[in-house]
Amino acid sequence: CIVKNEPDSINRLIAAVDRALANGRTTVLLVDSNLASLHDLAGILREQRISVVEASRGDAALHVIDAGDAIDVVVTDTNLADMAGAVLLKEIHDRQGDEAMPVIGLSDEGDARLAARFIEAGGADFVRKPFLEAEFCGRVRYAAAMQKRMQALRRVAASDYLTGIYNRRHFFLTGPRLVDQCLRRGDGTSIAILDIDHFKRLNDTYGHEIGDIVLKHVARRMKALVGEEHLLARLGGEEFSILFNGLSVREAFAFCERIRLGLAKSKIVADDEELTITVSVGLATIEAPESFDNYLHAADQFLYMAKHAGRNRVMS
Ligand code: GH3
Ligand code: MG
Ligand code: MG
Ligand code: MG
Repeated sequence: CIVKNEPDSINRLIAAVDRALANGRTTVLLVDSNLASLHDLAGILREQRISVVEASRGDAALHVIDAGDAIDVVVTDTNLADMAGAVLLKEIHDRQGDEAMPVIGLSDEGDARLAARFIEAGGADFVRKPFLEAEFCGRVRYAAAMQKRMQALRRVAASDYLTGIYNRRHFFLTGPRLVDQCLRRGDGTSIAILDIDHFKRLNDTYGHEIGDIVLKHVARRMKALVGEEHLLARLGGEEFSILFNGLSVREAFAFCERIRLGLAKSKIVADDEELTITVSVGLATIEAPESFDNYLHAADQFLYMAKHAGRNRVMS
């Protein structure tokens, strides 16, 4: 059996994105208060097998965006019944920041400065009516492809290369926001650091490739238990962290015990070897706002105690 050290999960992710780009549908949110024009534009895009969500007002468009529907591109007339297209653009950027989808402006007004102002305000592109259908559709497609690639890059930037779960960077970027949310809800929460016991010995005995298989196994098992509810990341080496989304200490402790016992029981088959591992976990409670580093430091101290008390245990 040959063990290959391939970052399978990332390659699978990239392949999935390429497939989505190749045959996935593009969805456009089309906003125009002139109903005849809305109808025509929707028809042009649908003829190109682009999915269209229609809105005749800015507030209706924002409603669609707030509902979290998957929209790749927004195409908006600059002169809507309830707001200027540039205002809709600003509202979208306020809501979504750097992750906002591209917004293409449309206008039948002669003033060339409209286009300049729209682009200046962060618009991705601008098309003046009347237009060539092929050019309009081409611009929409290009914007959608860029958006899909940006999303793919964001996912790759947030993923751990070896295991495919979130990486340290993502954990530190989004963790503080999750703590804020928990504390504002009046929930305390907890943070766990999990470290594989005697992992250096395992590497030394079986080799680094087998070590990598073990890391992937641990990540997969943890992900299966943690799901999307809590924030799980590989902090580095053989260390993982879970930021719980508002569990009581007792619940978080029970959760960590479940992970620890599950991992201790599972047999890891790698290169004709059958291995078992154990993990130690430090669990700290978060009850008041402090620096994110402090929470991790507290969890790390409990981890240190768990190691010194003999490993294969959760300490809080
Ligand atoms: P303890 O029970 O005290 O945690 O002991 P340990 O051996 O697990 O801890 P130590 O920090 O001494 O060793 C961690 C090892 O993890 C050392 C390093 O070679 C290994 N390691 C770090 N990153 C990777 C990786 O990406 N792949 C593999 N295979 N090994 C790694
Ligand atoms: Mg370690
Ligand atoms: Mg160590
Ligand atoms: Mg270790």
